[in-house]
Amino acid sequence: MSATSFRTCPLCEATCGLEVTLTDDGAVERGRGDAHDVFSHGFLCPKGASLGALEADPDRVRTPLRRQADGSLKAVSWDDAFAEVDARLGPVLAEGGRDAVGVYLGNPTAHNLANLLYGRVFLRALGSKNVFSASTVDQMPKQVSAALMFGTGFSIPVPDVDRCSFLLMLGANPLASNGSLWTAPDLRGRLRAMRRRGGRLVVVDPRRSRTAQEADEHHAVRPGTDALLLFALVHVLFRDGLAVTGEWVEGADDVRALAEPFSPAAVAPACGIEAAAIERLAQDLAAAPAAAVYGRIGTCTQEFGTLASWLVDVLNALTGNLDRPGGAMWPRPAAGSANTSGAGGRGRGVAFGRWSSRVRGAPETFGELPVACLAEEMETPGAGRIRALVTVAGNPVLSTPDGARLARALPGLDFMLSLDIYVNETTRHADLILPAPSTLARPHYDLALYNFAVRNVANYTPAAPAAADEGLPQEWETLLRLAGVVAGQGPAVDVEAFDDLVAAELARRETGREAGPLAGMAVEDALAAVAPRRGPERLLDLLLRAGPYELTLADLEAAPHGIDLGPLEQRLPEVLRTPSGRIELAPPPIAADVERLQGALERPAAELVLIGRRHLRSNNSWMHNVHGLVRGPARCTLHVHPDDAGRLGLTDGEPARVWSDVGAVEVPVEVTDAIRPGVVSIPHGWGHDVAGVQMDVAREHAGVNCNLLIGGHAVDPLSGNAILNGVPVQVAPVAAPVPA
Ligand SMILES: Nc1nc2c(c(=O)[nH]1)N[C@H]1C(S)=C(S)[C@@H](COP(=O)(O)OP(=O)(O)OC[C@H]3O[C@@H](n4cnc5c(=O)[nH]c(N)nc54)[C@H](O)[C@@H]3O)O[C@H]1N2
Ligand SMILES: Nc1nc2c(c(=O)[nH]1)N[C@H]1C(S)=C(S)[C@@H](COP(=O)(O)OP(=O)(O)OC[C@H]3O[C@@H](n4cnc5c(=O)[nH]c(N)nc54)[C@H](O)[C@@H]3O)O[C@H]1N2
Ligand code: SF4
Ligand SMILES: [Mo]
Repeated sequence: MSATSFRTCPLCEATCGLEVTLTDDGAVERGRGDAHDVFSHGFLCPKGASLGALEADPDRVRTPLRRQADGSLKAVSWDDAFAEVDARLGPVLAEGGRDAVGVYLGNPTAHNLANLLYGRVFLRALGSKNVFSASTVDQMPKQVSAALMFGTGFSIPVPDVDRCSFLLMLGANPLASNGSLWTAPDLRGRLRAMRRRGGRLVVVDPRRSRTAQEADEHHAVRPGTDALLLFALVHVLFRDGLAVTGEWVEGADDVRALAEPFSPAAVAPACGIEAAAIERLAQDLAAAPAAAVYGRIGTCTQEFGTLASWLVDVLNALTGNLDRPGGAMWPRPAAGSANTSGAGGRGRGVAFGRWSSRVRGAPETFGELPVACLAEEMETPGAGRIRALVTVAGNPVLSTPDGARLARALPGLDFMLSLDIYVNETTRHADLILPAPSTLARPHYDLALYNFAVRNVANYTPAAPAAADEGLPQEWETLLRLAGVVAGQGPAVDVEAFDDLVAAELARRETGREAGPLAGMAVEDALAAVAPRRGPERLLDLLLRAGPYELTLADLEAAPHGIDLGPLEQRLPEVLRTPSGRIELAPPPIAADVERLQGALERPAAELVLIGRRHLRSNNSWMHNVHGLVRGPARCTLHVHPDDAGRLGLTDGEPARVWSDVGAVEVPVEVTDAIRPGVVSIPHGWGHDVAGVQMDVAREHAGVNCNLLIGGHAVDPLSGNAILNGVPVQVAPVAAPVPA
């Protein structure tokens, strides 16, 4: 006997539908694309096809692991594990206060219903200001700009790719990444369809990426200069009378003044793109019937991340493409979105810098501090030092700046707890590791990613029955138990009672809104409607009922291939949550940062800078233990342009030494004219050959940790985001070993 279930792939942001056939004991017999999925129509990438291999990986942690006196990890019971947490965190909290416990949340928490809904319960119970996440090595600049312009951090317009006729894409490579802050299964197919319709794709990237190869036009910009380029486009729109200001836009005149110094001629030398090409790009963008500008990781993880992120949407607005079908539009998610709740059209906006990091005074954004500050907060003595750390689904030693410093700081903690499914480069330092159940054994709904979907879609996946008996508690139960422990309830937390409180609080919030489907309903009635559900399903059911389509979880259960809620629709002004009820085109904090950008116009460029890249068969740091994904030629190589290789004496296939002011690595050279001269590239998430890591396949394909080269001292000031691209480095051949 075997059972088929339809699931949403939780690995990247594309939310593809999978058809998974499970044997009686829960093993994956077959996994393929779900041809009937309303969004992905059968599309699948090699990672989704490897879900079964991930499930079956013998290295995956399946029981709590506790560090022994001799340094080894030993399996312990869950009760013993929570007793340990209580015994070790208790004194840290008692002596050091709430901030003495730091938390790092990794990327998979955004793909995980349990973490999305119960992570915040744990954080609230903990009450620490020292909260960090992968967001500050990723999209924080975009959240900051969206919040200041439109009122919430997730009010990020996405290219309406299926109706678009001109797409200007900067610092993104969806043919490898499958899209980010832009949820669209099979972006390659959608981009090809756009071009078949006569649409144009223009890619701005220091590398001729796979996406750039398929584009009509590619501009190999110098890393870190996107904000200059985008400002020049804005400059031309105003200069040539092409700028339009929609009904809801405030501050266009301020933007015009700010753009004044950034003429195409002024920015061309810094960007490495000719002024004439910039002029033409601005004119093409303005002339296109429906166009969108889109920027992603390359525009965020750099020196001017917030300015670049802001300018992307300034251009969308000034070309009349914001909220236009085929332009850049706001999805209307079915559940849990801050820009669908309440009366709409106006809101409280956001406040940043409500507190600052202790050592360097970096401001908070959305309740978190820049992860580039994490090591110094653990190392620097004094009141408020982080003495214990909880990591949830993260690998900051490989994914955040100056990984070597972080790895040195972790053993100095009084206690480190990791919720993770592997003993990796970070969790190998933990005193206790608590695993999560297999992705098949848990319910799934993309609460976060539907904020960025190119169609309005709702697709719920129940836990697969055959897989549910792996014996591991659901991660939401673990998070609630941890919340109880840090709230001082001791290790024997009544999870059911705590969960009732969580559900009641959510019901109170949703029924207490000034408008919306549940507004004014009695809390008991709202809870009765979702009984006897528990855990994330109950909360999701409440959020769906409170959402704009008034769906219920039962509706979604009846639609295993998802519910298509239609193409994106115009949402102005109801989408706005700014205090003014307008689109703030020139938010004062952003305007104040423009002067810093002006300094970059005159600055001499470094001779050689480092950038990253992604590969389709990889996923940050944690899919390298799947043989089918890592086999073949080594992926963690140094891309070097032939001119640089010649100048530096580097040979294809031979190792090179790469160093910066913070560290050095040795990595094989791959000479390719796909990269701009003066730029080299190493992908992140590698460097698995370290003692204590329990990932046998990954160790065979270890690669190096590029974040050993990247310092954490400077960050994008408005967002606290790390600067991972455009880092000055030097490269030389590794001298051949002297024969003995
Ligand atoms: N296969 C795969 N898919 C993934 C992931 C993965 O690791 N592997 N990770 C997932 C995650 S967490 C994310 S956030 C997304 C990211 O998704 P994307 O943003 O599409 O990320 P990348 O594929 O790294 O593409 C970024 C591009 O930016 C370019 N770049 C670097 N510096 C600059 C610069 O200064 N300016 C410009 N214009 N370009 C620059 C790089 O050359 C690269 O081609 O991908 C997700 N999907
Ligand atoms: N130089 C450079 N650095 C980068 C980037 C770059 O482009 N260049 N990209 C950055 C980006 S965009 C991101 S998002 C970060 C990612 O940074 P992180 O989030 O720190 O790292 P990941 O590699 O995603 O690690 C995810 C961890 O979660 C675990 N895990 C997977 N599923 C689950 C689960 O369901 N529950 C639990 N508890 N654990 C789980 C995995 O085993 C793995 O250890 O890296 C960033 N770092
Ligand atoms: S594109 Fe992303 S969501 Fe789709 S199968 Fe691949 S990893 Fe899964
Ligand atoms: Mo990311």
